[in-house]
Amino acid sequence: PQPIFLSDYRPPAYRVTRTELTFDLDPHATRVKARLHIERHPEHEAGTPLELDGERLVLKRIAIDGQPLEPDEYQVGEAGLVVHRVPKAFLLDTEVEIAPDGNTALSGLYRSSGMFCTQCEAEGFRRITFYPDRPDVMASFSTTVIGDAEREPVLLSNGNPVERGELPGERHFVTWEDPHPKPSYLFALVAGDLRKVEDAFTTMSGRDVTLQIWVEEENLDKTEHAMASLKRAMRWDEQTYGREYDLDLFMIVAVNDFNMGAMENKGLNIFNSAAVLTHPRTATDAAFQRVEGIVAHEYFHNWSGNRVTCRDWFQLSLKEGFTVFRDQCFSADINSAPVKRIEDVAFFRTAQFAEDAGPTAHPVRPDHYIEIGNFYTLTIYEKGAEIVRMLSNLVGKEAFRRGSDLYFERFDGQAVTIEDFVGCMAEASGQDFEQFMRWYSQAGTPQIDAHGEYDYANAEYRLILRQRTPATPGQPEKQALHIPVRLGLVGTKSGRDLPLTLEGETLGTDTVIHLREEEQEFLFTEVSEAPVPSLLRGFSAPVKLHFPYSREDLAFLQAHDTDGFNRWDAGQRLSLLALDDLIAAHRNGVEKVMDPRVVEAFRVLLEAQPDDKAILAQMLTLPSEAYIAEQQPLVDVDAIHAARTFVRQGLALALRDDFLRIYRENQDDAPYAPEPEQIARRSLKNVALAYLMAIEDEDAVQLAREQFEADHNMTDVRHALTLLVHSSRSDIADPALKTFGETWAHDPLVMDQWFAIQVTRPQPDVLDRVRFLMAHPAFSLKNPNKVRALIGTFANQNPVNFHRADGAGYRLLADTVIELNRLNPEIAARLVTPLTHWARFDEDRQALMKGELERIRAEKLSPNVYELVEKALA
Ligand code: DPP
Ligand code: ZN
Repeated sequence: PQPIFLSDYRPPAYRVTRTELTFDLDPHATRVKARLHIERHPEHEAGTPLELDGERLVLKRIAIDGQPLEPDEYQVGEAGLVVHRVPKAFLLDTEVEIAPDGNTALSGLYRSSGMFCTQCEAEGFRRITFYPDRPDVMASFSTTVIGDAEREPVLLSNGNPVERGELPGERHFVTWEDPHPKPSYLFALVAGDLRKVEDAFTTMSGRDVTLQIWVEEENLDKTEHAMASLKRAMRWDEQTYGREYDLDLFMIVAVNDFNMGAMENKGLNIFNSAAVLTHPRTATDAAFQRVEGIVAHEYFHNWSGNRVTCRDWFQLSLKEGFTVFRDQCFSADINSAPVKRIEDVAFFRTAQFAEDAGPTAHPVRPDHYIEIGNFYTLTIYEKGAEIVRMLSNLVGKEAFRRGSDLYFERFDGQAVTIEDFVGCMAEASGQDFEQFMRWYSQAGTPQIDAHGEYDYANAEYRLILRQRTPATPGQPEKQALHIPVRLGLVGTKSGRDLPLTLEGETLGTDTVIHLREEEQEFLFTEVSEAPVPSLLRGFSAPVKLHFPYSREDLAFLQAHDTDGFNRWDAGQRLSLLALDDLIAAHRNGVEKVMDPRVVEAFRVLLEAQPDDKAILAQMLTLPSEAYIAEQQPLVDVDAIHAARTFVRQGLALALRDDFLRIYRENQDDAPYAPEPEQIARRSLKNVALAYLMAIEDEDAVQLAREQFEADHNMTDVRHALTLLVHSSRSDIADPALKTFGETWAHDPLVMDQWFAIQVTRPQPDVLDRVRFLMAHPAFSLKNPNKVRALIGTFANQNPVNFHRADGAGYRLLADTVIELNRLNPEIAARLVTPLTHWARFDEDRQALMKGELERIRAEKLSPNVYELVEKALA
């Protein structure tokens, strides 16, 4: 497979202005008729051949302006169709046959639990019909779906239904008309035996919109939260961005087999059932919040993605980074803003930093790819969102709104670039983003090394910042970025933020300084007492910041910083320093000793009256094993696990009574609601229970057991079951697991959790369990959720067992990747990721991991897996 380059972009030679489709559905042989209204772009000369994308299509008929083509007038290849000579403007009619049932890649038209559905982003439409399958070709669509009246009573597509009727042979049809021109990746079709829940929304200009969520009958009681989230998102986008919905109907469909979380098809969002269905008994608080975020995300795409879309797939972050930023702000507004930020950053610094440091590191706007399906990454999404957040902070709220208004107005109905977006922000604010644009073209995580000195005699604080971005594949040299650093100086005597004066300018107590050079000095004057700097408040830029904080400094910031995010981060840094010592002790075979300063910091937290329980729960949570690993030059999974376990046990022993008190104080019998106040109590209570279970005393085991048996809501049940299963008390865990598995055997989303709980067990027998579960009737390699729950969770969330010294964990993953490569390349490529990080481990493990990658490479690979494996072994 050959890479595609951004620099090779050319506008399309032919545009399609209107697309008329007719689907005659059949599981094995669906017929798709397409009538395309095509025009040559005036800049292209007559005689330019017409090239259409198409894969796995059997062409049955082709005609131009009603005239069937002779065989020598066109050519069909593996990747598409070429018609040698076409008029300036014409109608192209084609008819193809496709086989939805055999489509295990879940791209194009396929069947899931007996229903037909589509996934076209990024390049799935070419598996449906011959088409210029690129986002800069936008057409209005009319779609007629013909199905079996009994098997497919419901026939859906984009837009509004305009006609329906009966046909001979117990068939029926519905015609849909979508007036908004759209690229093919936003096309959708769903047909099956579905039920709907309906609601209504009145837009800000007073138009009535019908809202529908379509599900299988047994899931009708799991849609309430998604519907409420949708309405909140619609209102929020009106209030925050002035964006109104533009059709009379908005539909969401839940599908069991789905590669992504969800898809923003115009008027017909298709969701992985895991991203839409919730019920207090089957979904955790985290799942409720995830659903809220994803429903909002897909809805927000209606403007940031659909009305204004991407010129080409290199611009993917134009819609994804912006839309993630939008959904993050939405969730922050309706829940706890600081907690949302902490959760997002904790995830980002673990997973995106790892991506940026590995062989697949790429810029937020890549300049080449082999398979675009591999670029739906944390870098494009999450780092892209961080860049938009920086922009928003740089220009300020009002100018950002003016900039987004300008962007949506100017480019409505067009396919545009990242420059167009940033250009609107520059125009609205009068700022210059030339240097800032490097954030889009340069891969890797910038590091800032900072130090500071306080000069008592002159009451000055000198802060020196130095930035450096490490080399990444294909980018050995990096240029200095424009990095906004939000900061305060916290007085060590007063415990307060000190007024800031920089170069004679008074700046309040919290300000943003701009690091643009490789090294820059900032001299703060009139600093009346010695400060501890609080740097990168709110994680104001996606960088790694090093400052030689002492443990006393960190304990001080944890107690006094006015920035909630940095208060949390100070605690994380303090724990990391203690964990470092313990990791070293473990490796050197020295006795481990608990740092009393960590215990003290936790005691202070536990004894204060918390003003925000959700933040307290976050502050009581140690950095994850993955984040600790991210900090280590060479990852020693066993030492990390041992050190973290040691700290958890040390804290539990020293503070047992406090944890017990917190647990009891936050128990709650009120009926479940996914509301911030309740979620906060549950998370605090469950953090306390986890510490108590770290030492497995009888009281703790009893509490976990009671919490499981009380069966009050899935958050509590799953947490208690996890703690039991991960403990040494198999006498209690095994029966509980069995009960749980039997109770929920009928519910695939709960069974996913049942798998995940078992394969994260730290005990060394877990690999056998993984193999055993792969043969369980509820497991299927063809279902991406199952693969993620069982294999993905094992490989990504059970480091000690995945990285077993004998390589058995690696082998299991490679075996699965090889099998999935044939079934579903997109999922196979995602699954291979943990092996690509081989360089982070010791030599023996490196050899084993590379050996597995080579074994994969020896197979006949899909472009998806090929691209990743080649990069990993380069
Ligand atoms: N459905 C995916 C998302 O919304 C891809 N567009 O991010
Ligand atoms: Zn998206």
